[in-house]
Amino acid sequence: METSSTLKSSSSSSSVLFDELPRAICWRMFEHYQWEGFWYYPPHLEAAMAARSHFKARDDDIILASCPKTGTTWLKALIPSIINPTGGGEEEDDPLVTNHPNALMPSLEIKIYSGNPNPDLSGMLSPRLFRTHLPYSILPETIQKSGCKIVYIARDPKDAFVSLWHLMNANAAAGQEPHSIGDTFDSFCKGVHTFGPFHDHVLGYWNESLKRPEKILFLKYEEMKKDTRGQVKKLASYLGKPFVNEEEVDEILWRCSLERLKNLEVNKSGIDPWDGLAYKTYFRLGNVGDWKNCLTPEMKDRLDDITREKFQGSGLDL
Ligand code: PAP
Repeated sequence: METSSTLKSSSSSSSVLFDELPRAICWRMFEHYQWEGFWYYPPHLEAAMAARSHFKARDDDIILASCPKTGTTWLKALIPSIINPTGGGEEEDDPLVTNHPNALMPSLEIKIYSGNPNPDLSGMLSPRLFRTHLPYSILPETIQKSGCKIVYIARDPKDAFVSLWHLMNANAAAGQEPHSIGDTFDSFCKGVHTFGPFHDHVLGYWNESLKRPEKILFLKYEEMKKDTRGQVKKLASYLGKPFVNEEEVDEILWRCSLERLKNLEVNKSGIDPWDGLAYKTYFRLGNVGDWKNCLTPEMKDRLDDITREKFQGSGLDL
């Protein structure tokens, strides 16, 4: 087995030795490395480097991008449902009935380039749907330069952190001590978490979406919750698949609702073979403001101050 000191990028154009990179331990046991300003779990970093060297975007690819726990799974369900509508078909015609949303939009760094630096993707039918947690600056150049579209989802960092904390505890090994909220919050605030710093991740896509709104649709979880119908219509129009009537919208909203997905058998048990997380732990409360149940007033102020400082002058508010 390779150790961290021998691990290096498998891409031909980069020969970064991991032990030359800043290193930190996240969530008590996971070694992370900082590369070009962001923190990665080693297998994701290898895959990110490989994707950057080898991924060739097609003009009609659709890339879903996000920092973890911002509502990605909702979009993993919505985007395939909009692109390949079942047309009011039977329940069993809906791919969501037999697939966890993760399988409908495979991850570049967690699945496609994981353990295989140059997979053959030429056989995939267009439009290809991919997801990624990689920051904008790290995306393969052909994603940035081709005509492919990016949908980005952002969320109040307080709720994203709380969602992440619950996820890590829900997936802890039997008998393992729960992660204390204090330590993990401190690490999150310092930006040391998988694909973090959170604020830099969001800003990278936000700034690019201002320059090229046709390239990046920037969505907020809170707006999706408040005006689901309006935001999903906006998404469908952006993807070039506007709804023809309100019944179509109703159907997609129901098919992709948290209540329905949570209760589908396929999402109730099993473990994602690529990230090792229990399928059911992708679906929790889906509330805006759940941080109020977990963070102290001091924690809230600390993270709000960071958000205010980081987003100052950007026009972004979360
Ligand atoms: P990921 O980054 O690992 O893919 P992601 O889907 O972004 O996770 O985040 C999970 C959050 O989205 C959970 O939020 P919570 O912990 O605050 O509850 C989850 O409940 C929420 N979520 C998942 N599916 C949906 C959905 N269909 N509608 C609304 N929220 C959802």
